Amino acid sequence: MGENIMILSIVVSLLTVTVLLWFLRKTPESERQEKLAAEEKKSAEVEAEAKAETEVAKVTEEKKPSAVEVKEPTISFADRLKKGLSRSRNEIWGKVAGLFRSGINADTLEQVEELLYSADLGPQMTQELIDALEAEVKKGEISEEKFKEFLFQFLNSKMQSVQETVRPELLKFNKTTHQGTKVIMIVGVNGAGKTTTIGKLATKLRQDGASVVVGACDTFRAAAVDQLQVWCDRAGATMIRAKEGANPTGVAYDALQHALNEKADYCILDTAGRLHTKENLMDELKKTKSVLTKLDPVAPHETLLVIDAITGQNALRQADEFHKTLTLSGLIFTKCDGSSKAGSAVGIVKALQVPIVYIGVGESAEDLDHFVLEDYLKALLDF
Ligand SMILES: Nc1nc2c(ncn2[C@@H]2O[C@H](COP(=O)(O)OP(=O)(O)O)[C@@H](O)[C@H]2O)c(=O)[nH]1
Ligand SMILES: [Mg+2]
Repeated sequence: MGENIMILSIVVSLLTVTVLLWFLRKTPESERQEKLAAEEKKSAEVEAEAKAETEVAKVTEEKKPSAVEVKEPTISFADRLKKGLSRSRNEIWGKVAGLFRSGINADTLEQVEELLYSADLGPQMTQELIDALEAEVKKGEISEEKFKEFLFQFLNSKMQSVQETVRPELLKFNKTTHQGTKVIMIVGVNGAGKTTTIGKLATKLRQDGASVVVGACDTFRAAAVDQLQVWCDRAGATMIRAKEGANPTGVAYDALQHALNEKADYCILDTAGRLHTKENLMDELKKTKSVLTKLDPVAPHETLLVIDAITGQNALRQADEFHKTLTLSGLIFTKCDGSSKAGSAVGIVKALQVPIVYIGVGESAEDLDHFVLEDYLKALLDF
């Protein structure tokens, strides 16, 4: 009898434990739920971090941007481009073409090759160009005009297919077709011309009738934020700023949040080219880019790298690094007026397969415009 009770109680305990284990077991569903909860917690933490920043960030200009004064530029952009590219033309391309004036022989061909190397097209493209040129010379006499034509065709063929991928809505605001807030993240090393370009771009878009919110995410120097504020005030763009040293990612989050609340047509983010912390710049930019997706899963719509033409050959290495981390959608070539290295643009476009969307040829608002390949090559080669 006692034995029976003992066996019974053992059976009951075993059953209880089995039932308990059955309830506690992890089903795929419960695992999925747990994973979801963990993801949500992480996402909330990121937002909280960004929000903490947004408390620091303050909107200096709450009012809706008023219409901008449209000042007709006295010089057309085509002329500005031509003037801007004069150094490249005179110091490199014009000199090369000039060598064809008195006929071409082995000696002049060598001089041509030397000059082409200094044009910063990149070693691979320079070699391709030289090979193509040698083949052309074998066919017969080349006049200066014929050489220019050959050069135009060569450079055009290298860039054209990539340039055709530029989305028109990036270049011109169209009120009837525009949808939502387009986020443009501007990146580049310190001094490349990001802030100036954003000032010019904001002015341009405002002149087209768009509403623009600018996020001053480069918190490295207060003076740089003030420099952007001047541009924004002039353009009639709203600027979101934080105090010096604030977390750049937080400012980006705040700026986009504000732009979405205001239903702004564009949100342009001026990012850092250097950081206060020892953190890696690329990691910070990557974090900034990904935090934007919390507010809009497809943001940023454009990630544009600003490249200073003076950088020459290093520009390709730089662009490559940014592209690997951030998957660039376009390039903006600045300071083409101050350098003979404007030709390096061709090599970068070809190597990265990323188009140039804008070109800067000076410091005023009118010195930025769409990059039109044909115009650029004509100005460079003096057609
Ligand atoms: N000549 C010339 N100067 C430029 C151009 N774009 C920018 N700059 C100047 O380059 C300097 C650095 O520009 P900034 O926008 O502050 O660079 P950031 O550090 O990338 O934001 C400033 O003195 C600008 O006025 C350009 O297209 N042409
Ligand atoms: Mg700046």
